[in-house]
Parts: sequence; C-alpha cells; structure tokens
Amino acid sequence: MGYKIVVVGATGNVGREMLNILAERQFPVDEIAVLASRKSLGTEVSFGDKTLKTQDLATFDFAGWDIALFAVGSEATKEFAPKAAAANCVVIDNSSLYRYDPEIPLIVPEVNPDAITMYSNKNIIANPNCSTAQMVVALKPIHDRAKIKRVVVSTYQSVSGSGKDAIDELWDQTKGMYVPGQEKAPRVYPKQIAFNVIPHIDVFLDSGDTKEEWKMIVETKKIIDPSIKVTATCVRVPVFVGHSESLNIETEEFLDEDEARDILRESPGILVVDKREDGGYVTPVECVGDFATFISRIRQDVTVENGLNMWCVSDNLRKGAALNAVQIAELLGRRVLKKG
Ligand code: 2RA
Repeated sequence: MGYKIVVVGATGNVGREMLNILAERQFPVDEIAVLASRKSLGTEVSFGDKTLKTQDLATFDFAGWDIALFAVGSEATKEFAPKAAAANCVVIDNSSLYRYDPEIPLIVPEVNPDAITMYSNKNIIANPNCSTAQMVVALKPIHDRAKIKRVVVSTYQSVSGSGKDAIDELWDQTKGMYVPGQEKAPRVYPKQIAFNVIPHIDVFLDSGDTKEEWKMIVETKKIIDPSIKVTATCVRVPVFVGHSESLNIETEEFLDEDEARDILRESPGILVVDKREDGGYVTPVECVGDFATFISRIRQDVTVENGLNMWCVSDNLRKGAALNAVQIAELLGRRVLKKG
C-alpha cells in the first residue's frame, strides 16, 4: 500500500522536477494529483510514463490525501498549505514561508533527519533554500568531526533559481549578443545577466546583506548548529541550472585535508571529485539532473589555525528543491506514516 500524493505548483520548474524525481525514485504512490493555478488549469505534465492534467488548486479538497509537496510562492502557500494541513495532509513546503518558524522543522534528510518528529506541531515541514541545502550537506560531516566555528561562503547561482522567465532572459540576451533584436523575454534582473555576474539575489536588508545571504545564515544555524558563524555573498551567474559555492571553513579542531576528503567521501549525498589536475573538479554543467552534492578543491586554508577551503556544486532544482522535498517525504514515510 502506498501514498496519496499531491504536487502543488506542478507546472513550474520545481514542480515538474518533483514529479520526475517521485517517478525516478519509485516513491510508493497509490494515487497522485497535480495542482496549478486556474490560468494553468488542464496543463499536461509528465509523471514517469504517464501524462497528468492539472487540477484547480483553488477548489481542491486535500481530505484523504497523505502528503502535499508545495512548489508555489509564499502567497499561494499561505492560502492553501494551512487548508491541506488542517485536512491531515502533511505539507512539505519549498517556499520560505515556514522555514523560520521555531515550531516547524526545516529539514535536509542527510543532515537533521531526527527533526522530522516536529512535523506534528502544524502538519507542515519546510524545505530549505536551494543554496543552503547543498552547503549544509557539505558542512555537516566536517562539523561532526571538527566542530565548525565559522563559514565564509560565496555562491555562483544559476538563473533557474529565479524561474522560467530568467532562463528565457539569459537565452534571449545571449542570442542577442550575436543576433541583435532577439530580446523578447521580460527583464527579471536589474542588470544584464548574459556574459555578466550580478552580486544581488532577493532584496537588500538594512544590514547590507541580501535576503538570500540572510537565508543561508539563519537556515544553517537552524539545520546544523546555532553556534556556527556564517557570512555569505550570493551572486547570480549566466548558468542555466546548477549552483556553485566556494566554502571557506574554520573549525575548533584541526582537520587535515586528506582526512576531510575521506570523511566527505563516506558521507551521505556527497560525491567527491577532487584531483589536482585539468578537469579534476566538478562544474555546474556536469551536475544537472544528478542527485549528488559534488565537492572538489578540498585543501587547507593555511592563513588560519584550523581552516579548509572547498568547492561545492549541485543541481539547484534537485537537491536544492525537488529532490530534498521528495527525500523528506521518504523520511516521513519511513519514520512516521509507515505505508508503502
Ligand atoms: C535563487 N535561492 O536561487 C533562490 C530561490 N530559488 O534565486
């Protein structure tokens, strides 16, 4: 016996990846419903070898359904997630709406699976921000072995993190460089993204950080350890899919680069590709469609007593969103609902 699953926001980048991953991982689905806003009503989406027609989120009754994977903005989540939760359908939400609620678990299954027991507070579980998810997968094994004091992270985030219009914008602008007059897509970014980088993701805060940088700081503390000091600079780059991150890590205890590499190699969700030669590292184009968080360029930071540098790459639509949400559903099934 399997689960009755609802995917909310099934026509978006993340919603479609959720359906792909549910099928790829053969999640035990007895019945599935795909929901979208009224303007996308009837749109067909793929689920394995099946084609499903979207239903109207506004009128859907969540009663009798087991799990709802939400991949819509905070506004729609605010309106419909409580309805699903009240109908005893457990919500796994990819928006930022519930991530900072102390009563709602924020989960990366490789990092803090035990937090799943908190789900029953409000029948809602939060999925972290994409740039946080891959980073905490990389940090957790290092923290367990040598206790992390401080992390300095610079991100190189792909345009798919901003949605379909941003992908179109990069494509149009790139073509426009060679064939003028190509620009049709609506402008998502304040400056040119093709052949450029933009040090600004989400809104600016009074501190001078952007909200994306604030999310990485607060979410890392909630998922791993509130004592970890994090400072972040989040940058948008002209890449379609795949976020990259440069991590500088300072630990309480000394950790040799070789031991760090061995620990990471043995850790869940991580693939280490780390050779000091041409091509001995992972780049974003190689991570697309994969489940792993890839780690390369592991080396000592000799400017401090106990420092490590590393490079981390992952598919932001998968580990950064859809895969992590499905892994939470798998964890919920194993630990709590126990069907399938
Ligand atoms: C981004 N992390 O990359 C944000 C939201 N997906 O735009």
